[in-house]
Amino acid sequence: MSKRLNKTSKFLSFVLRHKPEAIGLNLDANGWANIDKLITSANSAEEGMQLDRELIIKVVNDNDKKRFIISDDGQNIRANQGHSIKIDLELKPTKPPETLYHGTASRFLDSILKEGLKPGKRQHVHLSTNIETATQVGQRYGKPVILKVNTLAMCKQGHQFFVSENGVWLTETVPKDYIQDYPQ
Ligand code: HQG
Repeated sequence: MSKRLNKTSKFLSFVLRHKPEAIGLNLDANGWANIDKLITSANSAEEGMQLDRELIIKVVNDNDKKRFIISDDGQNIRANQGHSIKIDLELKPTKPPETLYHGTASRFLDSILKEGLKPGKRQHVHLSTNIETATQVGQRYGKPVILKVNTLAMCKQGHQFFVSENGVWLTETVPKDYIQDYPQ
């Protein structure tokens, strides 16, 4: 991804997942922002950046993790996952595979094995279907460690799972009993 696209993707993540009010933007209850309003707000706000429709569409299409989606009528955009603000992504509970993985940093391990996985500032705990993705997620915070989560057993005990438009598995919390340290 080019530097400009990367910077735009980070900006869109910030306003569509965490702080729309930073540029005076409103999201609806399902996390959608009107694209014209997003452009006007971003172009005029101090914490904004110069955006146009072509750039936004390029970021949506070229994004390595498909972080954003444009509505069928082309008018609205939202982030597919990762929100800290409370919005309803309208995801249906879905039966997970037997196992999913969570990548984290080694310094968090003791606390996680004691308390389980918590969503922190986000709405959900994020889980990956494969070790490679989990490793990349964990690397963001330090030396990565991979945790194996016994997701089907959790599901059988009534925990709900959702899968985002871009293939990230989401659940509210993971109690410690379902977590195993996965040797590297
Ligand atoms: C850790 C990125 C101590 C947790 C990624 C993580 C993902 C605990 C950190 C998405 C804990 C929260 C989300 C406990 C959890 N004690 N630490 N009890 N429970 N943690 O960024 O999963 O590139 O909010 O392990 O790819 O790292 O932005 O969550 O290390 O999909 O699209 O607390 O963000 O996507 O960190 O990442 P985060 P995450 P994007």
